[in-house]
Amino acid sequence: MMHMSMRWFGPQQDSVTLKQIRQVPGMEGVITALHEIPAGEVWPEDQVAERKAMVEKAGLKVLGIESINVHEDIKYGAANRDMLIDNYIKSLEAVGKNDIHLVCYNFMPVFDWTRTDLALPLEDGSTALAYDGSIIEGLTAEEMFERIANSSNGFEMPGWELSRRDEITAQIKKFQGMSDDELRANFKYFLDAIMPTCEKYNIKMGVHPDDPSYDLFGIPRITKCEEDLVKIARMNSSPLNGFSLCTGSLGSNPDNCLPKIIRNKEIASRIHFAHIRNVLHTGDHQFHESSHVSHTGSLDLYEIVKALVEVGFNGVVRPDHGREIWDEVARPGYGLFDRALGATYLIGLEEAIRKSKGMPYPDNLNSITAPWC
Ligand code: DNO
Repeated sequence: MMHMSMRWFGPQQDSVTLKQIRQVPGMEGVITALHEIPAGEVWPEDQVAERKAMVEKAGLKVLGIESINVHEDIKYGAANRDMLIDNYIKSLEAVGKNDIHLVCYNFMPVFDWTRTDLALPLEDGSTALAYDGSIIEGLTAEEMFERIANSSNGFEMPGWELSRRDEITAQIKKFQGMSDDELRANFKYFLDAIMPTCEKYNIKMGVHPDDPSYDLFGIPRITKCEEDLVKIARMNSSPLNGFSLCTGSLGSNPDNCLPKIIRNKEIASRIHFAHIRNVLHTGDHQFHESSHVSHTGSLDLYEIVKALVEVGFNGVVRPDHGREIWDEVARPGYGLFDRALGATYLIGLEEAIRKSKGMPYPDNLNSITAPWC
C-alpha cells in the first residue's frame, strides 16, 4: 500500500505547517531533512530527534529523510572522499538510531534538479515549474542560479543554495571531463561503503533520478532511464540499495515508460519511495509540471499507480510538486493546496485499483508504524 506523506522543510523554511499537513485526508507523515546542515557534515543525532519529536507532536510520523546530500567530492572520487563518506555514515547512524528507515538522496553531479521557470503561468491562472532546453542552452550556470534565486518567492531552493553559486563553474568544468562509467564507479564505491550501516539500521536508500532525465551541460548523468536504474540495482546486491521513483523526473523524457520501468523485475522490489506527479510535454526537451490528474499532463497516473499496486509496492509516497493555485505564496512546487489535491487524487486511484482487484484497502491503517520496514 502507498503510505502518503508530504515533504516538509522544517519550522523555519516552509510556508506549510504540520497542522495543515495533518489535516490532508489520508496523510500519514512527512519527509523532512536538516536542510541547514551542508553536504559533507555530520547530522547530530539530537537534532534528528528534535525534528522527529516536533513532527510526532503534530500527530504525524517522520516517514523518511529527503535528503542527506552526497558531497560533490564523493561523486567526483576526490582524495578526501573516505572522510566525507564516514561523515555520511555517521549521519545515517543518527537517522537509524532515531528509528527512521528511509533516506532519499541523489548522485547527480553539480545540479540536483533543473528548471528554467519556477512560475510559468498556465491557462487556468495557476503557475507551475517548467523547463525549456532551448533556454538552458543559451545560459551560463551562474545565470541559471540568478534565474532560480530571483523567482523562488524568497525561499532557498534545495540544490540551488546561493552559497553554492561561486563553486559551480569550477565544478561543472571538473565533471565535464568525467564519463558516465567513472561516475558509476564512484557511486558503487559510495554504496559499498554505506550499505553495511544501512543493513545495521535497516535504512532503505532511494536514489532520485536525474531531473530532467536527459543530459545537461555535458556532465555525466547516470540515473535517467530504465537501463541506468538496472545498472544501479546491480551495483550493490543489498535489497536496501534502491530507488526513489520520481515519475515527474523520469517522465520528463517521453522515452521513459514508467509502468514498464516499475514492472522491471530488477527495479520493482527496490522501489523504496515514490514521488508521484505529472508533467506535460510541450516540445522537445520542453515541459511544464501539471496538476496530478492524468489528462492534464502527459503521464497516465492511473497506469503508474496500477503498476505500483501490481508489483506489490508497500512504501512511502509523496505527491511531490504541485502548481501554485488559489493565490498561495509558497516555495515553488511545495505549496499546500495543489499537493493536497494531488495526495487525495493518488489515494483515490489506489483505493479504486485495489478494490477493483479485490485487494484490501486500506491494509490496516492502525498498524502503519512502517510495515515496510
Ligand atoms: C526536487 C526534489 C529533489 C530531490 C533530490 C533528492 O523537488 O525532488 O531536490 O529531493 O534530488 O536528493
